[in-house]
Amino acid sequence: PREEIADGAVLLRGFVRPIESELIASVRAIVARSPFRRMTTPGGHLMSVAMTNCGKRGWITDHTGYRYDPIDPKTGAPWPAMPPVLRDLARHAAEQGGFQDFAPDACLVNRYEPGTRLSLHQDKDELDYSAPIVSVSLGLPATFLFGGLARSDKPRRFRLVHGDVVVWGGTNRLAYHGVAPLADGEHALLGRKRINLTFRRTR
Ligand code: MD5
Ligand code: FE
Repeated sequence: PREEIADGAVLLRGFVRPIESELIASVRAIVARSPFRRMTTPGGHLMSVAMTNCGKRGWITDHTGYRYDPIDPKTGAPWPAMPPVLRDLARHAAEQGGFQDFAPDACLVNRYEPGTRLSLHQDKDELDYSAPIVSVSLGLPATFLFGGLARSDKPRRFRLVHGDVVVWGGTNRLAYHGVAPLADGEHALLGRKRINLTFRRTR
């Protein structure tokens, strides 16, 4: 099932259900080397989402700004390599969304717990907006807020559940978006958590 939710944005419901165990094992292996941590925005706010990364570069924020960096500032070591199962799933999902040869060099891993939210923002720290962003939802369901190209556009709400994948490309690559505070619940595989993987081509 392939739903075009906006121009260039395709929702693939249940796309990663067949490989859910491999994905969860990959996340555990990443987190064992580069743990989840809450980062501080340049404005001095502690983010509610806890993050880590895998791949050649990872997205970080601190008091100096947002950027992609090959080194995890928490460990001083490179981010864990992107496991082939993650790289391949991102490529196959992008193909379903109409983007051939997507080769992500970064995967940001977001952890939401009940009450965690992500306020409206654009993803614009990448150098080339022609590549899509592929987003994978695992664990508890979330209400995704999908706005327009102006911050003032009223966001539409989408429920994203375990196994769903969204390919964000085309004109909506730069749309404002966020996640409403996570509702409490219990997921059979992940407990009281939502994990989101976002695959990016940063340069
Ligand atoms: C999440 N994460 O559910 C979302 C999934 C982030 C973030 O937003 O920056 O870590 S990625 C959703 C996304 C990416 C790029 C464009 C658009 C949405 N969009 O046009 O709506 O944790
Ligand atoms: Fe984002």
